[in-house]
Amino acid sequence: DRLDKEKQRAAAQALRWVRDGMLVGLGSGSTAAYFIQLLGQTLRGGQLQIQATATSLATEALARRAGIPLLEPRRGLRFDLTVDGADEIGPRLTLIKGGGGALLREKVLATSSDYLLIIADSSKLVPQLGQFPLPLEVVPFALPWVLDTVALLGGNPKLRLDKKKAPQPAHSDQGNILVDCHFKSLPDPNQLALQLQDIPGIVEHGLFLGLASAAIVAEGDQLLLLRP
Ligand code: DER
Repeated sequence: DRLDKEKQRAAAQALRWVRDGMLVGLGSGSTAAYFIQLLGQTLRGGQLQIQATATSLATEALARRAGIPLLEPRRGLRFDLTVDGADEIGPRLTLIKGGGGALLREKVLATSSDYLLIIADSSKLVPQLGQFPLPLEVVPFALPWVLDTVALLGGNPKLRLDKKKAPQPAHSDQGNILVDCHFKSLPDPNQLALQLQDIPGIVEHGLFLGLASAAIVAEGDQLLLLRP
């Protein structure tokens, strides 16, 4: 459909940022999946050599099938480029991510990359963050208190259910619980991020602020290149 074509076009454009010899962070989600497929084809064509690390077990499996050489996490490992999707792209390339549950490893790689390139279809561009429920990764023990505290901050937190084993809660690759927080509006993402970071038991939140270097957004047959 239209959005799928946009995802594919944004993913194809992102290939132009990949240079021979790069260390590349591989994002998670359906748009990143298109990028990984295309990157694998490019490598098989012999045009360039890169090494990569994945932001989720699902992405790792895709990358292996695509024949992309993978690097295990190690001290001093920095990525020249990470390519990843987003659930919302707001002002100054502030992002909400985590719709796919990979927010922790995504943020680890995003902060260990010299360049974070976001690829997205046009539905992700928003005038203000917060229509998409904000994902949190929470340590199971802390869950009740985290839910209470997030509610006090004005959020309406809901446990994410496992797609296959509902009504069991969904778990991240780390085995933590995923919570989606609906806020009426998010006028001050920076303040909310600081408040969330102070709540013990929240391992990661889906506000990616000041991390994206650029975003390629496909809109119909247009490609927008956005910078912060
Ligand atoms: O979970 C994530 O952060 C993914 O990148 C997600 O936000 C993008 O998913 P999509 O590319 O399937 O829309």
